[in-house]
Parts: sequence; C-alpha cells; structure tokens
Amino acid sequence: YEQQYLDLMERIWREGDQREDRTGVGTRSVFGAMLRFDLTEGAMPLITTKRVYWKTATRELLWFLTGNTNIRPLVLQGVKIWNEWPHARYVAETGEQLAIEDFVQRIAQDEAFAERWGDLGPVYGKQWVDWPTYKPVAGGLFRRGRGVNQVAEVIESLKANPGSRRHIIEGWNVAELDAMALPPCHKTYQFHVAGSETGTGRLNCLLYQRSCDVALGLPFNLWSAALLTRMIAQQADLEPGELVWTGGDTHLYLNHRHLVEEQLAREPRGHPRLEIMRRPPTIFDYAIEDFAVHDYTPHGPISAPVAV
Ligand code: THF
Repeated sequence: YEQQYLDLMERIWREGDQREDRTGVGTRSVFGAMLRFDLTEGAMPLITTKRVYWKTATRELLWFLTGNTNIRPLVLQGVKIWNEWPHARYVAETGEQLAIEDFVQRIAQDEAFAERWGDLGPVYGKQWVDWPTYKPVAGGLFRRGRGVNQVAEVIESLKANPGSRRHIIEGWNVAELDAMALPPCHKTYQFHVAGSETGTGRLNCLLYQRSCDVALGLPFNLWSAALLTRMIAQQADLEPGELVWTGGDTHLYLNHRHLVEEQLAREPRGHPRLEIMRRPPTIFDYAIEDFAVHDYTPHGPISAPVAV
C-alpha cells in the first residue's frame, strides 16, 4: 500500500510542474491524484519509509474534535506543528523579531498572551463541531443560531440512514476563509457505508484535499483520516472499510529534495496496525492512551522545513 505514496512522490518529483507558490519556496506540482488504503483488520496507512510521529498527528486530531483553534493546548503537549503561523503573524503585526522558541514559550506560560496571539481563527476544529449559523430576525438583521456539530451529526446519520449520500464533514466555510490563519487543506470528508443490508456495514471515507504537501503533510493527513474513520466506525457500530484520498494541487517543495531522494531509496517495512483500546461513550471522549500501534518499525525520521 505504501508503494502508492512512493510512486506519487516519484511522479511529482520527475514530472511535476515547477512553479512559484504562495510561500515563496517553490514546488513541483501535479493536479489530481488518488490513493486507496484498506483499513480492515487494523491496517493503517502509516508510512514506514520514514518515522511518522503518529501520536503528534493523533493529538492534533483530538484537538480538532474539541473545537479549539488555539495552539496553546498543542504547545502544552509538546506538539509544534502549528506554531509557525501564529509566530509569523506576531512578527508581522508587532514588528518584534521574537524567536519562535521564545514565542512558543510565552504561549505556554502566559495564558493572556496565548489568547491574543495563539489563535488560528475559525479553522478545522471550529467548523467541524461548531459551524456557525445565522437566523434572520426583524429589520433585516441576523442573530447567531446554534452551531452545527458536523461530526456528531454524521455519526447520527450513519446510524439512522447508512445508505445516505450526504455523510459529509466540510471545513471550507466560504464566509470565514479570510479569518483563518490558513484555509483548510483537507477540506471535505465524505463517508459511505457498504454491505449494511447483509451484515455489519463497512465504513469507507473519501477525503478531498485541495492542497497537499506530500513530504510533510500527507503522512499526517493519511494517518488522521484513517484514524477519524476508525473512530467514527467504532461509534457508529460499523467495521472500517477503505480510505480513498484525493488531492487537488499535490506538490513537493523544492527544499525537500534531500527528503525525496532519501525516502525513495528506502524499502517499506511491514504493515503497522492500530488497536483502539476501549470504546469511549462518544467521539469526543477519546484520549491519546486509547490508541496503540503494533508492528511499526519504520526507517529513521527525515526532517525538513515546513513552508509557511
Ligand atoms: N503547510 C505546509 N507547508 N505543509 C503542511 O504539511 C501543512 N499542514 C498543516 C498546515 N499547513 C501546512 C500543518 N501540519 C509538520 C507536520 C504537519 C503539519 C506541519 C508540520 C512537520 O513539520 N512534521 C515533521 C515534524 C513533526 C514533529 O516535529 O512532530 C515531520 O517530520 O513529520 C498539513 O496539514
């Protein structure tokens, strides 16, 4: 299964369109790609040709599910992957050349500072569990309605109406894009139940990702999408089925050459499996200790800079 990932990486590096991008780093890019992963019997799309920090990705997913959009809870758990964006905004808005380590330390130590500078705006977590709604009131005005918890609603709809073609979690809230530090990359998750008329249904997930950093982001995104599918399957009393990943602008950053060359020279190692240790009462009650990965003996990590 991992060969699909390596083949995609190789194809982009060899044939991708070289171009400038928003970050100024430059990429090679293909438009439109698909990967498919079997999730039965605990199988997970966890890349083995470099070490992937699946606990970091899991903490990020659990943070999305809390609806929180401030990096502070991540920072307090030692998760660094969202730090660059608030730091860049701080430097841009204050003109103060505070080093990122010092910025992150202040986020951890000073709650008021974190409140002011640590928020990413209404990104994934907010849209997933509290998509804002508006109700018209008299005089052409609007009042805030109750937020939509898309994750809870999808689980309900999977149970009540497995054959539905509307099991969707959407991150792309057009009206709020300009308030987000970054518009969502993994923007649409559609779920699909197969086989529910002949036995326990199998839950499939199709993720559409508009923009994909294949070297750094995609291993995280695949893990998280598979994990979310596993968690939702458990909560909806379904078996995990298949993860279908589709990418729009699917790219490699030009400063990731060392990673690409090193990783393409490596052979995949074995088939990691995920065990979920208990069944929490709801999708919002999982903790990091609930997840155990077996048979994961990856090659070493390959560090590479994230483009901001
Ligand atoms: N922007 C860019 N340019 N790439 C991305 O992958 C990305 N994301 C999120 C938002 N914007 C992005 C942020 N997610 C890492 C992993 C995921 C990220 C950001 C950074 C990263 O640096 N991973 C390293 C180190 C991990 C660690 O220190 O724990 C790695 O080797 O995997 C994709 O959604």
